[in-house]
Amino acid sequence: MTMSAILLLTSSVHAREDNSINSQQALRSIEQPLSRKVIITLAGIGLIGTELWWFLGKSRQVQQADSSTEIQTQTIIVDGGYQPDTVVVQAGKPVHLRFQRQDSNSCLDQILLPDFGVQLHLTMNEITTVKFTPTEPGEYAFTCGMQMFRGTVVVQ
Ligand SMILES: [Cu+2]
Repeated sequence: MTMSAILLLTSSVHAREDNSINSQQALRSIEQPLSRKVIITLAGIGLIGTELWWFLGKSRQVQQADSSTEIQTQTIIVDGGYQPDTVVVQAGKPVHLRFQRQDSNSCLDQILLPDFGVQLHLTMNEITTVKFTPTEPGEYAFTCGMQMFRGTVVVQ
């Protein structure tokens, strides 16, 4: 995402240059002014920083699913992300994740849990239950439809 954003920035600069020169000069490489290079570099660094914060810096909210009954259940509030965004469950027992959508952002109208073949629509102001039974310990990602918001199921 960051690389493509930088490429986009640079290619739009090239496109503008191409329009202003005639075809005989088209293959000559154009030296960019230093200020422009600096701006593009800083923009790239800013994007990388934002992305690092988004994926690593935001503190995880970890919750152990209730496993006192036959089915391990956890309610997850969907509102600008997932709360909690990390759910710990035990292997070999059915899991019900109850996604309660409170955010009308269309970005969040789908929930994906690809490792368990889950792709469900989340209805606004309702609870949608994702059901699966993990057999192997590990970490499994759940995300919105565009994989911008993400959470993790930790299977022990
Ligand atoms: Cu999304």
